[in-house]
Amino acid sequence: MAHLSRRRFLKIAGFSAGAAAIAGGGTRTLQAMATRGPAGETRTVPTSCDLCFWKCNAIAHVRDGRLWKITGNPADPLSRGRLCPRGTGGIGAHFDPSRLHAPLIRRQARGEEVWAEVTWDEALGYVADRMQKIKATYGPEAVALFAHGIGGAFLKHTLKAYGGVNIAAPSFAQCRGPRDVGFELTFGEGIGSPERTDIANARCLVLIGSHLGENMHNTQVQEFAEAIANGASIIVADPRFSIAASKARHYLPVKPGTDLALLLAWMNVLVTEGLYDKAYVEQFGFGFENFAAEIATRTPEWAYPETGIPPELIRETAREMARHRPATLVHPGRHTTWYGDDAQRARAIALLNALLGSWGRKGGFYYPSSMDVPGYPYPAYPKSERGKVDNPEHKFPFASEAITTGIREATISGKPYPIKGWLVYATNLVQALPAQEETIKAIQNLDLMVVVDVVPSEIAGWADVVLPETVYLERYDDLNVELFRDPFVALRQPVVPPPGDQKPNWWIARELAVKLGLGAYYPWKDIEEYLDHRLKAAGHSLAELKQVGIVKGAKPPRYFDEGVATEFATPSGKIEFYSSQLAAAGFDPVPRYTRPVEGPPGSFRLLYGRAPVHTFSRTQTNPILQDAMSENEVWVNASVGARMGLRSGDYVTLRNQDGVVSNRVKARVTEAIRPDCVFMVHGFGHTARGLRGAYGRGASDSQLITRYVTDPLMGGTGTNVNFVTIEAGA
Ligand SMILES: Nc1nc2c(c(=O)[nH]1)N[C@H]1C(S)=C(S)[C@@H](COP(=O)(O)OP(=O)(O)OC[C@H]3O[C@@H](n4cnc5c(=O)[nH]c(N)nc54)[C@H](O)[C@@H]3O)O[C@H]1N2
Ligand SMILES: Nc1nc2c(c(=O)[nH]1)N[C@H]1C(S)=C(S)[C@@H](COP(=O)(O)OP(=O)(O)OC[C@H]3O[C@@H](n4cnc5c(=O)[nH]c(N)nc54)[C@H](O)[C@@H]3O)O[C@H]1N2
Ligand code: SF4
Ligand SMILES: [Mo]
Repeated sequence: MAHLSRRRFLKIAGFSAGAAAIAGGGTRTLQAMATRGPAGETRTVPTSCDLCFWKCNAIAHVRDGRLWKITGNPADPLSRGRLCPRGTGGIGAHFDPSRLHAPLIRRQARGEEVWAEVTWDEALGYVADRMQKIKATYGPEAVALFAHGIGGAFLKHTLKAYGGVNIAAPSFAQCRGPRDVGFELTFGEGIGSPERTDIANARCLVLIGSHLGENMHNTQVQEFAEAIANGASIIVADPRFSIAASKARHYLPVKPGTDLALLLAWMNVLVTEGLYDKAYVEQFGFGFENFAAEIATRTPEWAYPETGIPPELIRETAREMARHRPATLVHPGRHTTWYGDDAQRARAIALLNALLGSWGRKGGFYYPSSMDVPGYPYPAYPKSERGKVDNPEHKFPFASEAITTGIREATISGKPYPIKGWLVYATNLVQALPAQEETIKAIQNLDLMVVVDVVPSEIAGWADVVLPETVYLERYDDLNVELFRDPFVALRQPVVPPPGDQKPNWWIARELAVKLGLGAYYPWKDIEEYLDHRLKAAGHSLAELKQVGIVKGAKPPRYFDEGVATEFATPSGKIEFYSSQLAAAGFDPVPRYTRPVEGPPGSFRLLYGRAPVHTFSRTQTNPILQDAMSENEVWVNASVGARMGLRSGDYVTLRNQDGVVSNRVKARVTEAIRPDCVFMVHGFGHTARGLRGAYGRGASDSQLITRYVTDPLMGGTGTNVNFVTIEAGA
């Protein structure tokens, strides 16, 4: 035991993590977590994890009436019986000492974080009253909803019943939007979440900045481990030597922002050397000749000065991909809002996969399916004449979902029509959207700002009304009917009661609807009745799901050679090597590279990503995860460190191109990052005072992201375009 580091101990010791956290300066809540008598009655409750949006199915263990631990549900194809480190620490969400306990109404200026506790009746009465006033003056479309995750389902229903149309999540314009659009333009279908990537069966896996292992999406990481164990060839392009890079046969330390040049050069090699899947391309491809002509000059020698990757390495890796095709998967990425030309980069990734014949093939992209679970039969929603505000006149012609930052823009400008109310559910818009000043400016234009959260987050700090939600271990959510490799329906159900006056989202949404006079849209009396109705319509029941947590459907065909129809929902009905719809809209029909804009001399490009034990800005107060990682570091190349006399562990501050200075943050001086950039984990540097143990710890990438470049195809906000200088001696 003496030789086990504390962190390693935490990993192995399961529940003891709680006890260990106390030694690290814990609170009374933590003590309550750790004190328990001799083992008594233990019961288990199947439910699903909400520490991120992968929604792994889990088994919660309750000992002597107290939440004890949470493990993977062995029947679940997402978790395969194992949770990731965040999911394992999920019980900390229940014990979080920062939790909101009662509804709050603001008493001072917005952003001052001064409220009075009120009853639910008062809080929801206030919200309904303001919503009715906004409707009378500006129309119901003037209330927008930002909601991230399955918990937002019922609030969406209430807002639509009220007449609202403006609903968005950061998962599109700040995350996977460009990727899905790039693939839709090429194959007629997006990638979805969970991704339809057949990593487990890949013989060659190419990761372009997808930092699996730090990006902890459970099934993908498990499949990645499986692919490695099976001897798959891994190729990683990343300016930083990521965990994934450490598993790679070929690591390409690509210059940030030049991936499109690398992709074009790889395709150039496949075409000029005749290594691509000719039969596949002939049968399914459209516009190949135009495409081939366009990339003819994009040789590895051309790409070398752009990317910094030697031509021989580009050739060798292209040949490696061809050797294993069609079981070569060029991962489409997920958080792809990088430089503003992201949908075109994603399209190039799609085209590279098309050349390798991996779409619809084993080891490439499978066809997902879902179970048939009908929705609840509700009355029709009122129709809006005005349309949505986020993408006026289809400025972004290929946006396939609503754009958060478009709603923000409309809230600032009042165009195409004013937005006067924001309902915000489980999305910390201050951290998640670029240019915090714009978010705050928009909020100042509102007549009503409501935040449903579990802790007093930054966005809650700007609310007029804060509504405290139960955490996932204390509530039901809507059914999870996922499009996945194996179709299933899964249940999240309460494991323990909430510690205070928190309420679940379905209750909040239903009560609000009743107060708005929209009770007819909630014909069910409580969610159990709703869930049972839906499950019965699918031949199951709530009683059954409460027992087992997840029910699987029949095994569907997943690949073309298993009988999946070879149909592509593109204008040509084929895989579009040349895109006429892009050409018609004035965009490059075949992706073209433009050199990324450089920063001021002496500055470093700011890159950011994930740590295995945290999710975005939402887990830093979870006592178990906080104990595993309580602050972030900034990765700085060793040569820069030497020049500045910096050592790992020294505190520095970062100053961005617009003069914004970060909190102090520890330097990690390392060879594992290029000298032209720095890297930090997103989600730290909290500025909300009620976030215990997280307030002021580490630095916030969001604060330094004052600039962004908008993707002209789909409105995504490219945020890898900020630069910082490092100031020592903080
Ligand atoms: N600077 C920067 N910005 C980014 C990213 C980045 O890496 N850097 N990543 C982008 C990506 S990929 C994504 S997907 C988005 C994510 O963006 P968001 O989904 O907005 O993520 P968070 O910032 O974690 O905000 C989640 C909020 O939900 C609250 N919450 C947690 N659990 C519950 C619950 O059970 N109920 C309720 N009601 N609230 C809850 C948390 O307290 C927190 O306030 O951010 C994007 N924006
Ligand atoms: N533990 C954990 N796992 C998560 C999440 C979490 O919050 N916590 N969030 C989930 C979500 S919603 C998302 S969207 C994903 C995000 O995770 P991913 O989609 O895997 O990665 P990104 O956030 O886009 O990018 C981060 C990586 O890209 C590299 N990078 C930066 N710039 C460039 C560049 O110009 N070129 C190349 N080739 N690489 C570059 C960075 O060095 C870093 O390794 O993670 C998911 N998984
Ligand atoms: S990937 Fe981890 S945090 Fe996300 S749902 Fe699964 S176990 Fe929970
Ligand atoms: Mo994301």
